[in-house]
Amino acid sequence: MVVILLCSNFTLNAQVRPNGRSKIGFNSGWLFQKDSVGDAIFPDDKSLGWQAVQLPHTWNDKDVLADGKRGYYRGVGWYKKKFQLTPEVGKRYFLQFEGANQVTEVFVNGKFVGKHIGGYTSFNIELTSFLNLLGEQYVSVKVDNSFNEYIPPLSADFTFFGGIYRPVHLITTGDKHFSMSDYGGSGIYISTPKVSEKKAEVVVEYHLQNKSNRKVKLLLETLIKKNVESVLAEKRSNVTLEAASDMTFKVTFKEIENFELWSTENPVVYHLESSLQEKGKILDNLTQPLGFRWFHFDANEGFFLNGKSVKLMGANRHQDRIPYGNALSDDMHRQDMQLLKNMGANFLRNAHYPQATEILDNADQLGFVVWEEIPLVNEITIGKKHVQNAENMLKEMIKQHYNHPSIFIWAYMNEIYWAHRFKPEQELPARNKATLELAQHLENLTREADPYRYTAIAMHNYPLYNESGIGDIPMIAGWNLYHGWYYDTYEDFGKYMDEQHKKYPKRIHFVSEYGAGSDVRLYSEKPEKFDFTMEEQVRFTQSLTSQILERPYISGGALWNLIDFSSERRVDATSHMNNKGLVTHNRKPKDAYYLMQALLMKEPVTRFGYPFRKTWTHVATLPSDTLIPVHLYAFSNHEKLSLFVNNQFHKTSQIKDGVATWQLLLPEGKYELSLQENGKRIQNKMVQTKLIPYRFKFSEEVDIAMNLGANYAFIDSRTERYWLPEKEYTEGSFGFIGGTQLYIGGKIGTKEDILAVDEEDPLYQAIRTNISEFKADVPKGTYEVEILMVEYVPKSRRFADEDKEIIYQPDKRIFNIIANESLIEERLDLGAIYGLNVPYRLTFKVKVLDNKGLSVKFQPIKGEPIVSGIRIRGVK
Ligand code: GCB
Repeated sequence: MVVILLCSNFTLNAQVRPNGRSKIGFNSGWLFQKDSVGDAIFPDDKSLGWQAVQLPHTWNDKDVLADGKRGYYRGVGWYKKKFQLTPEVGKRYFLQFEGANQVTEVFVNGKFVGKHIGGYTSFNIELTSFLNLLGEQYVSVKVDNSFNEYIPPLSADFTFFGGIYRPVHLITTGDKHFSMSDYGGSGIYISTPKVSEKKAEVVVEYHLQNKSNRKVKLLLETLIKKNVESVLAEKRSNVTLEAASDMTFKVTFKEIENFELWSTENPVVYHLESSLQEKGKILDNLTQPLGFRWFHFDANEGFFLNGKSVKLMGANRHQDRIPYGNALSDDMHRQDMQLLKNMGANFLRNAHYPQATEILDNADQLGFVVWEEIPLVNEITIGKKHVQNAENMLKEMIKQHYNHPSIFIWAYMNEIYWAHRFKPEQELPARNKATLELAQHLENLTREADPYRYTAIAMHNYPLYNESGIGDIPMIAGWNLYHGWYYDTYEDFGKYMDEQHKKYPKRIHFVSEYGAGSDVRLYSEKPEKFDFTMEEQVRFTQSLTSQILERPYISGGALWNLIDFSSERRVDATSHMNNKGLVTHNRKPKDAYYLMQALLMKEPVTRFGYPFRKTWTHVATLPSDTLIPVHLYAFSNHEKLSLFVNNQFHKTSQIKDGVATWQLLLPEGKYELSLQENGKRIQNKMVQTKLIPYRFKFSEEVDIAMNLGANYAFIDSRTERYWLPEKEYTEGSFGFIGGTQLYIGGKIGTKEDILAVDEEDPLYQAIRTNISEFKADVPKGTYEVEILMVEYVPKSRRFADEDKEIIYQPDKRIFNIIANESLIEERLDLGAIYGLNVPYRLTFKVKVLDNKGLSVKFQPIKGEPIVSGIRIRGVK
């Protein structure tokens, strides 16, 4: 038995590399500089102005964050690195880049070696003939993430971070090896055309390369193993390779027996070990994953795996993590997969591009059914160059991830008509024709490249998908639907799907996206559409998930998105981020995550809601109110749960669609809440209740903060300061007088970024306009008052070409601010003084000397006075 050394766990023996393939991480000791620099491609020691970096790396990790600017650096970045490698006769050397965004050129010892287009697939660059014989080598890499109309994605709701953002490896093989130039694929393609409970056929297609100039006879050994010890099947084949040639060779295992099936519940991954040998010496060797499973989709009954019906439920995943951009470590990738698994999911959509090897390896091992796609998003560019790039990406994706048993669906378009409504009318016929042709072309290519999987596209609720016929091209119709979020109501979701099923009964339907945003800082007792509270995300997720689960013809559903991800152009409650994540950007589960656990997990789960809330603050509505309403949630897959407050039984609640609720009324204080199921305590939580009195008494500490214009509370993540939902003034108490609610960018739709205060954006985004007064009947004393205001860009801008500076017309809105008869601001013109979207936090002190309390009046001179928030705090 030959011992085959793989990867990097070996010691170099007197500079001779071992037989077979070696693969060593090539990620340290890099220098980086933005923009093009003359010395980058020449071997020299100049490193002035270069920054030491480790791969994976992106240059956009910082400039998409709270820099107060729209847009991020899209241009060239250079990387360079020295390394030691004495080439041996008969060996071949390659750099394998797992991903660099988006055009990469590699130079070795000052010479151009190769170029790759596309930011989401892997590629190999052969170094062999460029290496210095003496051993000191120099590599430089130019990466460019500029907009390029021929390279997908052209536009999308995510940030196109630039850089070498996935690992690089140095690969050494013999001069006869598994192909290193087959679209970045392994050169070994494993198919399982026939699988049943007892028997399986496995076909392995080898792409072999002979880089020597002699004809050779080689031995090709193929072993199928469950683990290091146990060989399930093996074959040895003699292959003859012509001098300097490539060839393909098939090895077929007609009837394999005694194997275990791969399933989402029991994902057994076998290893196919291949080695290419010459006279007993290993030239190249590689291990690939292999799973035995059979499956099909049915238009009425959904998905079947190994003959059993399986509802596919899970999430989409983007690959970034604030503040690291897309440069994630393998550990971070694994953490995401574990989060998805622990949610009870069995499905993953790699949206909107092929993802890291680590993700696919984990999907195999953890038991996910994966949909993977190329980044053809929103729109196309008409013409050959764009088609060619899309085609290339598709081939690379399929070849590179072909062997993963977790892959079941290849997709090639996401909401490809999305940008239609922004295009000139006269362009549309040509655009439609080209899009349809491209879809058919990519569909044909996919079926040809992989006859064993399903194909899909993801569409949005736009009639053209049906009218143009594009919806009939793929095998699976994917739907990205946001009923009850961007449009319509929750119930309209089910109606929409039923209508599609009725009209197109032969189509296989899959809900490729559904999701609502949430910001962990926002809390509401009365959640509403598009308010970004955690409570609204839970309601949305509960309704749409249940509707998917109860319809057998919907083969599955994927929430948008597993994580809060970077989207530089987007401004919602959280700027530069799409916050539809089930977990926050730093991977803390939100309530909707726990809800999904309750809906999907088979093992018993129970969780209190509000992982981010420890305090319940309540404003008394009568002078006598002393009790604080606590609206409590728990997520569970039990039938019922009992709530205990300070070890006293409170009430048993039935669980409906994963949720149990209790309404408590508690006096101010600290409480221990616990849940009990069948006599067993399962969860504890400490909470604190805090009452803001209706009427402030002499000795009372006054500290109130109100999120004017909003029905939700804002909890400052830095200090936990609680900004109450707005409340109208009533005598003896406090609140606003007059005006209406106004949301920057409209109630539904992307908001505008409030400059310089990312931590407080939601406070400023909701406004009370035309307010006449804020009144607080506080006792005598000195008070510090803060008034938060902003003049805003009236229409939200979502596209780069809408980025032109909007000039404020002075004199649009002018008002005075008067506090207890003193003029604080005279003729305040927010836009003229501060500019648009620039917040103004006015602070001043007021002495209240009588029993009339504190009043801040907003006196209009022109237009309507606006206020976003107000805080009043008694000072000694
Ligand atoms: C979609 C897109 C996705 C967006 C998402 C959203 O339909 O496919 O890229 O991020 O909607 O959040 O609006």
